[in-house]
Amino acid sequence: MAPVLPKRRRTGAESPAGAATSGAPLPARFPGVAIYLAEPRMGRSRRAFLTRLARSKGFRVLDEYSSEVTHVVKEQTAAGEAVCWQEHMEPTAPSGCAVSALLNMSWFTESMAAGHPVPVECRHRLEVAKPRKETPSLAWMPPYACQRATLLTHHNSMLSDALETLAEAAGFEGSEGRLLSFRRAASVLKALPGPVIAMKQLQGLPHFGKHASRVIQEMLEHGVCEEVERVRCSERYQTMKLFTQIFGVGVKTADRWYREGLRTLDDLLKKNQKLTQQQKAGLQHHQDLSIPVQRQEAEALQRVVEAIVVQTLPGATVTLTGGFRRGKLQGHDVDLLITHPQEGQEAGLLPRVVGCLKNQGLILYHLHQHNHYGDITHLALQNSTMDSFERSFCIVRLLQPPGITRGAAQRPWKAVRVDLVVTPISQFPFALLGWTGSKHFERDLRWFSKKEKGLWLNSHALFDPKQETFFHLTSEEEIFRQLGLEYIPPEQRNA
Ligand code: DCP
Ligand code: MG
Repeated sequence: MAPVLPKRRRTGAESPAGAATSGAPLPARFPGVAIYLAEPRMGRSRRAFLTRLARSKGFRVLDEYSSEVTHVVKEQTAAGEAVCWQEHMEPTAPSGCAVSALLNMSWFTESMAAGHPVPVECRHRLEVAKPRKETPSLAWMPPYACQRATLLTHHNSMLSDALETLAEAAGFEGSEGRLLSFRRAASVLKALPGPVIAMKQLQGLPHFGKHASRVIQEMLEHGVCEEVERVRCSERYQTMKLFTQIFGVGVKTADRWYREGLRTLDDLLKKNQKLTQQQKAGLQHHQDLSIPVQRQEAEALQRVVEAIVVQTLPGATVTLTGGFRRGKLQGHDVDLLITHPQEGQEAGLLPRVVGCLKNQGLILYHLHQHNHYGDITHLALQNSTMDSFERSFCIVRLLQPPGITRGAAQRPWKAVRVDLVVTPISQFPFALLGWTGSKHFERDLRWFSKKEKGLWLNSHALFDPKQETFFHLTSEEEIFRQLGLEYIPPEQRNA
């Protein structure tokens, strides 16, 4: 969208250092400086406020843009608008004089704080060039998580944890919109190249609405946010968290139990709550399952499953996906993706593998889900985000050598949640991409495909709904390339 540029005006002696916007201005203390605050992004009331503030400190602020203007101050926005401004300004520079500066809000706020115009530095300048390839500054960030690198460790955990608590709490109330907006803001914080220590660093960043900004402001000023603390201590949040962490329990069930007055795991057992087989297993092994799975345990489990898979079907492979593929050292479960280089060979493999695990006494619980991607076109046309692979949701007995962290009851084994997922090789890159996560990265990747490229992505395929065709792609790299995205390796997908 082209910016609405102000009409140029004849400049004259009566030129409005203090026109209608405020009351009688103080005489300008800095004659070499004339500021123009550019709308429309700034908004009229904010502009009026900033104008009054600057004038009260003796700055000259012009209501209209003219050749007298030395400093154009603008909210950091789309590069295109800034380019238009720059083109508009350049011809106005008197010969031999410097072109008036196109600045972001940081120059203005620093000058106000200093009580005089601070020298213009690089960081004050509005970004004009498309900064895609540049080192990200705190002031610029692409809007989709799949367009940026997010490492496991970052500089803003306190702040992102606070926003994620609010996201989680919104999810417990079924407020999908609020959940998403807090998650998006948290995810931006995780991708920043440095810690946020002042509110002005959030200027120009995507997904910081009023609420998220208020939380950050409170955290920066007081070290804690009252709303977040209140949520964390609340009976509702704690109970919903406890219940939804049980294997087989989602938000709806947890909410129903809460409304029925249940608060503890004991309540669930004592009140003879109707439970599914899965929930019973989840409760029975709850203590073990709430201890995080360590990376070495996940790798040990992968080896156990791999040995059985290869013995059952030579050439088949087992890939550790989920958080561990993103470099996490701990996780709540182990996600294993099984395939075979020859399409169709994988059929019938999973029940045999689970059978072997059972014979070895390693299965504590399992639920088999048949694949229902028989008609993949139908699946793509539904634009489904749920995947339909043949899958086994298991609780497995992980044998532990003496000396290693024991299960909750000091037994030589520990119950661990394992998902075994089988994919035909033609869908493997999509399954791998879909199962590596993080959940927010996946969500943004699908959203980006749809909104920006008009393509539907899920864990089975990439589909062009206009042409009604599938893309034949054989690696994650090819999927990113097809979507016009730079490749983001798994360890940078911790959005
Ligand atoms: N996933 C999916 N469909 C499902 C379940 C999961 O596409 N029915 C995806 C979402 C996640 C990834 O698989 O990105 C792994 O799911 P997890 O819930 O195991 O998430 P993580 O492995 O990232 O977290 P954790 O370390 O807690 O296990
Ligand atoms: Mg996982």
